[in-house]
Amino acid sequence: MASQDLPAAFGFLASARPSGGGIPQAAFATRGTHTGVGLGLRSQTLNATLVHAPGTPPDSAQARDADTAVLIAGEIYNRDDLYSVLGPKTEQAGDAQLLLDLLHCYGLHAFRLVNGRFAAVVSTGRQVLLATDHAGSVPLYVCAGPGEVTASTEAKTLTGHGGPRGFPFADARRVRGLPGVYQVPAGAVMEIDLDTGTAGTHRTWTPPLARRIMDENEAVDAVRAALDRAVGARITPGSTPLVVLSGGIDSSGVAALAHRSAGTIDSLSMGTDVSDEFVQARAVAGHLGSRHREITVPTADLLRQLPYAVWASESEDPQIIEYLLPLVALYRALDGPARRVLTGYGADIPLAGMHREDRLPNLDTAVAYDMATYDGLNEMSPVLSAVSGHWSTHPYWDRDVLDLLVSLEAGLKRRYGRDKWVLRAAMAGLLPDETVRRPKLGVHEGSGTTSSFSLLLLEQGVAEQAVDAAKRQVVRELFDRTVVAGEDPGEVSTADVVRSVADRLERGAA
Ligand code: IOT
Ligand code: MG
Repeated sequence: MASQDLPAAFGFLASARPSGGGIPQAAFATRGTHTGVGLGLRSQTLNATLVHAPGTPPDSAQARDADTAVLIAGEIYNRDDLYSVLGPKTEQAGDAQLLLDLLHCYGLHAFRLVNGRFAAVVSTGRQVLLATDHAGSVPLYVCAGPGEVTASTEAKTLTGHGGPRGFPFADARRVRGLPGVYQVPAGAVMEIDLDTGTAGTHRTWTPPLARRIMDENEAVDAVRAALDRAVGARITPGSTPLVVLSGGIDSSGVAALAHRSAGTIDSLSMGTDVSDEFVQARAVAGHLGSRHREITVPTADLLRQLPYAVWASESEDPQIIEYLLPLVALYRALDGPARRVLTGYGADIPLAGMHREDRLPNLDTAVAYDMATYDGLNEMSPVLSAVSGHWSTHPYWDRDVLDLLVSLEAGLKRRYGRDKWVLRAAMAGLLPDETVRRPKLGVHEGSGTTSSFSLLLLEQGVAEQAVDAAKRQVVRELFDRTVVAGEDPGEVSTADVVRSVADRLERGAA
């Protein structure tokens, strides 16, 4: 079977009505070809624009029968398991068809079975179902009133459809600045009645709260096996994946497993004029024999890309934006044809890797806190790489890997004075010793983003103790301009926004 390397669709804007209506159109941050879809069903009509990679037909992102239609942006990783419950007669036709078959079998509980990176909309009878993966890794937004439900993978595309026409959704987060627009929670199906515009929310996943005790070998083997499966499921047979490689244990582990699975990989490291970890990444690339590339982005350019980071992620959290900025810069510097990119993003969350901390209670507090607060931060949004046409995916947030890593007792995460011990032990033998041992800087530290952003504010006269508040305001203003007002991020100047925030703070203080 000829397999395509990219998902059939990266995103969509879809509108369901009792009947009629045109194809909804909008400007997406996701780069790609737009294909209009009009699906007239027995009891409603679903119209949509699918955004997909040029040259990759979006056919398998949609499926229908007389009464039900399914659209999916993204991809499913446990297809074989899912086909196995559907029986031998099921044709292996693509992810939307697979979801349609599962819906016939399980109803909306189908989404409890899926391990994937996706957002989906289902029109069935007089209902609309909106589903996210366990991590909400493909953001999904909705705006609904009696007789119309509009859903999109980018909030900015719903500006024209907004206005509080329907009832508020108690279970979903409102999007500030876009009245009537809500974000579908992570790991959930919203079930919306098309006639009334009212919704019920069903959770399909929740982070494990209990912790498992395993002996060292068992834990190490389980982590290695789960991660190996997750990486393998993210690689298309016959094509070469690109791993964004910082040289830390997280991305190096992904690179090693991807190399074993695909036979060969490309790797890419980014640094700035302020700092880089090229030597460490090169050691891994050399060890694996990957085709390796380095990109240097001047810090000034990095900060100029802040509007892109906010526009792409639609996140208002300044700290998350600092983490994402170097990645957005890296993806934007990655020219050429669309790539499938694997990252080490997210490993630090279930393993408390950012908390260099010996006390187990504090370690588990960090894990519990981060697992209770990730929803809506959009740090794994595919739009971050899709602004330059690439598809990214994060094996550490595979549903099975995450379930395992979160649930390990804290003493397996920090052991013998090592952070992320269980992961390091699982990767020993696949990587140079030095890589397995070395604690790495965070992406924001490694690239100097945090300090450069702070410096920019300090230079404009912001007081040291006001820097965090100023960052929050800068990000908020960038959100208002690029997401709410729809300004082109290329036309928004970080320096101007920083200056106006600094002026405002100074006037407020005077
Ligand atoms: P970090 O772990 O440094 O980077 C995430 C991934 O981005 C890496 O695994 C790697 O694949 C890629 N990457 C980072 N730096 C480079 C580089 N210089 N060149 C090429 N690729 C690179 C923040 C962080 O420090 O990322 N992310 C944490 C924590 C998120 C916190 N969120 C939350 N609490 N909700 C993480 O877990 O990844
Ligand atoms: Mg990391």
